[in-house]
Amino acid sequence: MAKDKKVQKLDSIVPDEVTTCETTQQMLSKAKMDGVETAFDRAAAMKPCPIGEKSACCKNCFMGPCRLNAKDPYGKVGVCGATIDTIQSRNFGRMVATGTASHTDHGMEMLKLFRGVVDGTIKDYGIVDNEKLLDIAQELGVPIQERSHNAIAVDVCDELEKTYTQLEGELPFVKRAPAKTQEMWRENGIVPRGAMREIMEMMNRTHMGMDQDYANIIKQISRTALADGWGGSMVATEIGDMLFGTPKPTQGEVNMGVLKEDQVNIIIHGHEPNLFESMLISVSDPALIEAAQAAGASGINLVGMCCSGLEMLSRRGIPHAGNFMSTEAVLVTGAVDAFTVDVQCIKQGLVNVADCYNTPLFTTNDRAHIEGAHHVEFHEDHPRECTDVIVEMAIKRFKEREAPIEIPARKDTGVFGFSHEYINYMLGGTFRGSYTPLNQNIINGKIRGVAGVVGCTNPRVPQDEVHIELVKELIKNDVLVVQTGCAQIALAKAGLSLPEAAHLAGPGLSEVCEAVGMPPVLGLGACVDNTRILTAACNMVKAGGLGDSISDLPVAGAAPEYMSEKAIAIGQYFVASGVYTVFGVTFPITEQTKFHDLLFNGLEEQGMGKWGFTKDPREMARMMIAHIEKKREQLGLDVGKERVLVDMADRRAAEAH
Ligand code: NFS
Repeated sequence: MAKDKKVQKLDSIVPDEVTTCETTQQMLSKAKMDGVETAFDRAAAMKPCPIGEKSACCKNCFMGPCRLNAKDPYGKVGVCGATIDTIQSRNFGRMVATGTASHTDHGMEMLKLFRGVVDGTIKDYGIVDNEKLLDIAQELGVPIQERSHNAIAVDVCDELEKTYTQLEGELPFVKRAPAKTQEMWRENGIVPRGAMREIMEMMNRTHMGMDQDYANIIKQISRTALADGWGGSMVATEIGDMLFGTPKPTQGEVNMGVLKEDQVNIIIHGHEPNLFESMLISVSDPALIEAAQAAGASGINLVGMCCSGLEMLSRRGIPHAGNFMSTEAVLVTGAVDAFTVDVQCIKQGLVNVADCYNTPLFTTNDRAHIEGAHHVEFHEDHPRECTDVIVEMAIKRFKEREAPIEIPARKDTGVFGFSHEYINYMLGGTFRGSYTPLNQNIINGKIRGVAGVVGCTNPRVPQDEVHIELVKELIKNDVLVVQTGCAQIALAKAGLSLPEAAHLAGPGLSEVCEAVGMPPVLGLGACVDNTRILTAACNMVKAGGLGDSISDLPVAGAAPEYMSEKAIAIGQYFVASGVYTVFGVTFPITEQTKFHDLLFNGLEEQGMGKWGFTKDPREMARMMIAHIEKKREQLGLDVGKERVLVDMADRRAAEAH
């Protein structure tokens, strides 16, 4: 029950209307009764600014802010004379720079950890996937013969550092892309240098009085985004695999029912796997387990949320309590004894909700303090000084639990952890690991193409609904779906991450899924693991028969419920890599402007992919399938079969199942 001082009258939202997640609905109803506010309430109360929403506002200097009218985009210009295309492209560039900075700074932390492991200053972590180390060394041109793993790792570390610091020349992983894609980037002048340089230049170019031609600004936007996708994010994924293991399919439980009333529940929410890995060791410590038992608990229950939760779900099958829009709701259970966060996607509103239920909220990273939270800083060279303290505080909170606890009963299972390496193995077999079987199934039309459905949840649309409807349409039309980020949890809760979900797929895809024993929806990990999708696309081009560049492939991407600038950066690096990418919710650029036309049409003419936008999941599926069929036609594959849309009867049958 909420503390009196926090109780307020909340009647603005109807839980069933703002989320399709049953457990979140249950907790929102409880929050209402307890007088506790969440982001769903705040979203209902906060009307988005229509000018800001469409990036028609410039506050890059102090002669303004200048507000242009999105309904009459060329009716006026800013005080300096900036047109709507300049203003929008600068704003878009800054979103991409911020999103890229988030991913690359995270990747840089992973590199720092890797460096410490290699030079021996960090002893609590080690390299666990030496095979991956050698593969990456080979790929980066690091000599291997008769050298120790450590000596190789030192050189790999130096090479990967260029991802951030290289002043001139191409990023190390640029060479992973198909030759024709690289050529297209060079022709357009968008091959990224070090991410720090690209982000810095993006910020400089968008200062007042700098780059004022949207057609030129877009080049730096693409180059910055590519420094994320083929740079910072890719490095984060590869180092994560070397240090913590390359994921293999693992069954895991999701949803709030993973909390246990008789145990000390500790949630980790954020993005950096090092904190979570250390917490895993702390909660396995016999002394701490004994302390939990002495406090009356039957054990310690470690649970993830959002992206760090997804990394642990993929690698270790650690239970996952929910995605971005469930992070406040889970606290309403009253069952969380410690809510621990590191970086990114942490709502400030968590402090108030945690306080209402006497749950200690711990921040652990110096980059991300929150006023009113307890800060216990995490250091990789002595990680347990942080995680042990948090476990002890969680045990104390368990002992002092007062308020009644309500844990929703529902939990779902799914299979996660489909790294691009495993897809290779799964489809090709142990001795002939290859993407050829996937390509063959695409060529023969059993699988029409591959769609990446990724990203967040957003209170501006009913939680999970757009993801689920979109994915059902795609698989029904024999499109294999790969997923990263919070999107995965939406589909897992709907039962689509299990091999048994093959019956919801069209005849071709379900035949392949049944033969291989895989779900029609493959979870690949956290948002930085979108780079696994890029690498899988490279492997598809390499395996042959589907063209010479990423833009030739019958693939499409979507972020139907996105909410962050990181998602915009991801969208732009997919587009610049050659992928048609459709966003939902809202698109932050005014229609009927030259910049909008460049994003939605012009980039494709330059050999890249293009942006698309719709809020409607069925329309989104239609757009993506039409693109996939267009690519099949250009490749000379069998010409379009009839598309089957999921109708009400199908939906009822699926729900009844
Ligand atoms: Ni991605 Fe991960 Fe989730 Fe969105 Fe946030 S947790 S990095 S940004 S909300 S998918």
